[in-house]
Amino acid sequence: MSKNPKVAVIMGSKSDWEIMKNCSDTLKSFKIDCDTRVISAHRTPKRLENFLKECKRNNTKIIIAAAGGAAHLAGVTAALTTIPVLGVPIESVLKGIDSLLSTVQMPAGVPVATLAIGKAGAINSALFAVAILASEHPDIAKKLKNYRDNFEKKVPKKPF
Ligand code: RP5
Repeated sequence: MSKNPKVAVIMGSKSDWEIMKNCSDTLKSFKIDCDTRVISAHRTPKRLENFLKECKRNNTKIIIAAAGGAAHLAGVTAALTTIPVLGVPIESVLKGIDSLLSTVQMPAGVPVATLAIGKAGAINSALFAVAILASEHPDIAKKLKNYRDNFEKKVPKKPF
């Protein structure tokens, strides 16, 4: 088993980075290798194909795919690989409802695990990846437990 499991983070546009940086930063805080790229299902389909060949070669464990609007990136990626795909809908002119529905409404047989729209989804996609990897990597499991313990401590007991 690899000491450093590989997670790939792809997004439909450079403009998605402002949100997806939160995903990348969260993965980095767990010291998880993260290959981050701009790949669009519509604008760069050949790039997507080549990227998936690379993922196969380097044993990528999880792909996080973010896109806005007609957000087909996660679904098309899931159709082309059996690596688990987590989808992050990016806020759009329709407030991300379009991105959410495009990402979540997959036909049975080609699953995409869809997170929330925007920053919360970006962070949770990383934490979900961490949780998947934790089952095979005790060091990651320990870090996740610490993260959750600290997370709880940050919530005030009173609202005033
Ligand atoms: C999608 O269209 C991208 O994922 C992005 O969220 C949205 C807008 O892209 P740009 O026009 O900013 O490149 O494909």
